[in-house]
Amino acid sequence: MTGTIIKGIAGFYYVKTDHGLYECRARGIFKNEGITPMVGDLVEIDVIGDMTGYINNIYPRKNQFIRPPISNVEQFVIAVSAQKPKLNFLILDRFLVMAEMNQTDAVIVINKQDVSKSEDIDRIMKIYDSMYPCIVLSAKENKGIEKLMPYLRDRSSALAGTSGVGKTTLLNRLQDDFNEETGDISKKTGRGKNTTRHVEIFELEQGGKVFDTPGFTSFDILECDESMLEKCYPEMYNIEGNCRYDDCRHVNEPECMIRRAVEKEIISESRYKSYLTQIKEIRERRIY
Ligand SMILES: Nc1nc2c(ncn2[C@@H]2O[C@H](COP(=O)(O)OP(=O)(O)OP(=O)(O)O)[C@@H](O)[C@H]2O)c(=O)[nH]1
Ligand SMILES: [Mg+2]
Ligand SMILES: [Zn+2]
Repeated sequence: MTGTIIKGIAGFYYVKTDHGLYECRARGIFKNEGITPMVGDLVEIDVIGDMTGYINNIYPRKNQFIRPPISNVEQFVIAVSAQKPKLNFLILDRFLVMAEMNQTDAVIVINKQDVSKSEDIDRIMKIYDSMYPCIVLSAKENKGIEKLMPYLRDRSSALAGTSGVGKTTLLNRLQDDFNEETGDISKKTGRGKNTTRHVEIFELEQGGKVFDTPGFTSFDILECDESMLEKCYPEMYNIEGNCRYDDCRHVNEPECMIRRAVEKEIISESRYKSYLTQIKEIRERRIY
């Protein structure tokens, strides 16, 4: 029987099939080969008892991510809030680079409209709206959710973003029968409390799957070289060929058209700063 792993906890994998949800373990062969089943995997199972079984085959993944640990994702819905917690532009840009590197689509959800100043939202829109769909909403007040629904139809989307931005609150608004635990923001640090601990896939009645994921802020080493990084910044794409040097990395080379575009505010300073940070990290190959 085939199915999709929708959740994995402590060595058990929950496989959704046409005949119900099976609690499965993975065959020893996977461990021997260093393969760990992931949420999102399409698998083949042997049924051994009452709604239990063993995973005996993992079908080839279209893509896979280490953090969050998921596979077969077609789109990232990157959730941010302008306030509570305040938006970290570098982290947003890291998520976008992760999506670009893996050729997955990205949609930006700007949540918590109810507690955000319109100028803060406008600032985010001004930077990103021409490159990625940006949807402003308030999950808590149930406003604007309908703008997101068409993007989720008939595809697999992963909610991503730092803890406390409201990913699970948003998930709960997508359908009446979704009711997952949400958590407060810490009064002391202003950050979320890592309420969601496991990845889980939810199926939409309209068609489509949504992965809820634990918020995180640390990323794995960027598996990207310097020349690939600029391809992950769409606004650089059309300009970079005009720099004086073919291998210009737009850091401090003379006659760099990217730096000129930043001066002219054609490319946003905040995006360029993220790019420089990431170039530096690639050069140092630091773990962050
Ligand atoms: N004011 C306001 N608060 C919101 C909104 N959406 C979510 N929240 C609040 O933000 C807090 C965190 O929400 P969660 O949904 O648990 O956040 P999360 O992104 O799932 O966090 P993790 O699971 O820790 O990654 C809760 O107190 C929510 O009530 C919103 O639109 N407006
Ligand atoms: Mg959550
Ligand atoms: Zn350049």
